[in-house]
Amino acid sequence: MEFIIATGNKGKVKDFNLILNKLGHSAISLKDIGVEMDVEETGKTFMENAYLKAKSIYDIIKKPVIADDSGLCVKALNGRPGVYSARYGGEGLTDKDRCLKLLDEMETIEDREAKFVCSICAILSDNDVIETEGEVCGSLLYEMKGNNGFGYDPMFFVKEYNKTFGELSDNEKNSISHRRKALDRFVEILKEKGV
Ligand code: ITT
Repeated sequence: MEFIIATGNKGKVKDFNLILNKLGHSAISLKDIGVEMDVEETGKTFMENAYLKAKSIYDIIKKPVIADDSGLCVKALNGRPGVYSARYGGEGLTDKDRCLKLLDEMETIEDREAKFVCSICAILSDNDVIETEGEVCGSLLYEMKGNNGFGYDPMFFVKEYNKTFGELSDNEKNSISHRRKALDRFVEILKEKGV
């Protein structure tokens, strides 16, 4: 099945493309169809925001849409930046600025446990909404390593590979990521529905 990916984040589009192709589906970006997303992320949870994004695009194009709301939850910071991951540190920052700011906030904190969370909302038709979630656990380094991926990838270390997400290839990241886990479950549900 072909899905429009309701996101303005190029890194997510790349991840979605790769994962959905692997799982036997295909992805088109908003850029491909010349639509821009303008949604206020007013939800308190990842899922509420994922729904708001998917609905805003579905209402315009009336074709199957997937949106994700995701972020980094740091245990010692009581789950912050969480749903505010894209806005952490305020407006106008780059991914690198945000990583540096978080490294600074974490400088003296020994508990480095963190997880990426991804909530996916897919709207297939007016009455068919699928919601799934995925998480991947890791820890925060004291510095950034690697130039791959996006967002907080260079500071997020995973034991499976003994590397940060920023040091992994796209295929490696997308075999264990929060987005992959949420999409695996999503595709399972599609299969149960016979899609
Ligand atoms: P859209 O709303 O247009 O999809 P966004 O970047 O604003 O794009 P979110 O509101 O879901 O998306 O914010 C998620 C942020 O969490 C994202 O900007 C990254 O900083 C971080 N993040 C999410 N998934 C990530 C991943 O796989 N690797 C690194 N950082 C990630």
